[in-house]
Amino acid sequence: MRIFLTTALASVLLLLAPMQATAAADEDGYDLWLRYKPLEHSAQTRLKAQAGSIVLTGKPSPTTQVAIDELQKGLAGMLGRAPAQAAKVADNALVLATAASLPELRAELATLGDEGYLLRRTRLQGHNVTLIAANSDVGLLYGSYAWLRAAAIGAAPEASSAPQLKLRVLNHWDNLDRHVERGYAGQSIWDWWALPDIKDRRYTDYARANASLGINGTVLNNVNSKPEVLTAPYIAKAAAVADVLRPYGIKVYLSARFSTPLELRETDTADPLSPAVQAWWKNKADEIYKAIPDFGGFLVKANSEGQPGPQDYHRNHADGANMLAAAVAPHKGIVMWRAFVYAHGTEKSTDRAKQAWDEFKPLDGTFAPNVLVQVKNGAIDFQPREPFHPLFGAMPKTPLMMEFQITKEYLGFSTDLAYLGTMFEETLKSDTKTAPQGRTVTQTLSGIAGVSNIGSDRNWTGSHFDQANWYAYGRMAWNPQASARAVAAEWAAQTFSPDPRVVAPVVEMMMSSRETVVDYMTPLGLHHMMGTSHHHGPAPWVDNLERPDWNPVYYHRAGRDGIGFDRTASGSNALAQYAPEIARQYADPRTTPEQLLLWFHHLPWDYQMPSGRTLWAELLGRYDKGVAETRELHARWMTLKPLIDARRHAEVEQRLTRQIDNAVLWRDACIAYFQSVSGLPLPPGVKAPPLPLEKYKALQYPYAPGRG
Ligand code: GCW
Repeated sequence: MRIFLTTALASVLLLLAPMQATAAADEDGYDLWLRYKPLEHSAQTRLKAQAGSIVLTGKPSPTTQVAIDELQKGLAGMLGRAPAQAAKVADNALVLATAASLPELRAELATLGDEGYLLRRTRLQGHNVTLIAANSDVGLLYGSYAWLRAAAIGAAPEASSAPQLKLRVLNHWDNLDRHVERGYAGQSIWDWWALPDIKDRRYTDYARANASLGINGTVLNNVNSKPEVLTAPYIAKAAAVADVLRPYGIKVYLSARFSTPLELRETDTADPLSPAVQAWWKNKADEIYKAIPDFGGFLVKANSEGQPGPQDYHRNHADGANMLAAAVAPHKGIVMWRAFVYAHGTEKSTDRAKQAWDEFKPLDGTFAPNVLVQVKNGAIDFQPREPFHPLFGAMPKTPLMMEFQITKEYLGFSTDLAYLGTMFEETLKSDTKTAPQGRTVTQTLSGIAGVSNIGSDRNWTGSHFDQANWYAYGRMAWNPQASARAVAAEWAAQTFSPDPRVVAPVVEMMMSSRETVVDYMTPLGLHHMMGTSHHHGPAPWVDNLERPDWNPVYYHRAGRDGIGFDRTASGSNALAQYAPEIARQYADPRTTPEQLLLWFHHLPWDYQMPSGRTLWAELLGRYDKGVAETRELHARWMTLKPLIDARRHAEVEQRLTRQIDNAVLWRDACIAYFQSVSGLPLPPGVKAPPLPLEKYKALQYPYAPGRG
């Protein structure tokens, strides 16, 4: 009987098999882009011929072991069986070799630096092999990931690659109580309480994922830092994390609170010129390096949003940064000093957008060599769209770092789909015009930081599509010239399926998604119109906060006469902080890119847009376009249902549905508000918001995640 049932069941399943061929098993997203699913038969045959065995020619190390483990894991997944590690080179071996064992490649490898790699089919010791070669073990690890990536998506691996920026770090805004500031994916992955004894398996998978992208540093704690993080128990906890990350080529850094010695009552001031304070930091650095010999250094937010800093003692940013730099210099550590400042004298200032440049530009050339100034991509604060920060290209004597925000504080959190690859690309490729032949933002950089969107959620980032932003950040940190589209395609192929019927529509969804969010939140260069403090939902009407530059009305300046912030010479003249060519071009609204129009200009409602519409009609049109596009995103995703596992499909679908509601709310509330100030009628065809403005103003968002 039992045999009969089993056989009957088997034949039913066999009958069903062709219909089910594309309905993949449920996935929860934990594996990120490192899924290593079985390849099609022909691809398996091709791959088997390239990796019959795995051979390491040099000395084994924890890092080469990680590379070999990952190759075996990847190949086991894709082929059903992992090739064994062998001692001798044989035909079809996959060989990991450093420059020392490859004299004939030494010259070529010399161009690839410490972290680069080359990948090729070649003859070695009389055998046809697949070669992964590098100057260092971590280069071999990066090469292994690159080779696996190509295998997983059926692409030819790049022949060679080396990162342009040496410093490619994540910034966790994670507090010691595990609350993540602007985190939308659960708690912090760092369980500080359980550390150092209990090291979650996630730390290793975090390291794998980051190493697969080439991220080589991580700042474990929030820039709004606490003194405790630099006490002995927390140093031991950070050391335990560093031990896990080290074989993956990832260094640990900490955010330091400038007043730490004073707050711990170990000095009676935090003045950077006080010898006692200087000695305290030197001793502290020595203590940290004893526990973490390859500690990266400090990240500091000073004199910004209430954080302490050198200006509290009438010293400048360079005085503060250089004091910390001197403490870590003997250990080859660095200081990443943030330029996100708007604390000092803002009340008198005409424009918050000017503050960082005003404070930092005069200090160019005064920072110690191991200080990098970390500059947000735009001059306000991670808005859905900002022009590039005028400091890029303006401090030629100071190494600068880019700070992008991966967590989508202003782009729909982990609910709305907004692929940030296009935003990264837009900023990195912007021409600062600070050199006669042009100089892109990328060319002004010495490093790059991304504010992490990682949390304790099973899928790491809260939504499946937000994994793409972590991925894109890492890939573009490695290669700032990479195209956002190519990166999206790579990600989609690894994360969902290499099937072109999946990749093409997913890439299309991703590529337009950020512009869609811009359209339904802050079109045409508008910015900073979100709900107070939690930043959820629209609130363009807010005008009652203590500081003028916390209020949305300060930024959009909408009134009967028009809308927008005049940053030309007739206004705040923030434009003068840019290179003359840009300042000239953007001085005229006719030659200002439409997407930045209201960032730089205050224009009348009847201003004629290139489309032939008035500014008022254009603004309304953008809001409607944003809403229509969220509906299209949803519809497009629904066509993919047969091709994506049910669980992830449903999880994405729920968010896209909610995104439509978010977009509608932004549209209705903003139109209701702007109409109340413009006093203009809605043109024919534009639907009136269903509720009176007061109802939108009354909306509350209690317990919204990610609060500061
Ligand atoms: O965008 C703002 C955030 C704050 C954050 C700050 C910063 C860490 O709302 O939460 O604080 O930027 O970058 O320092």
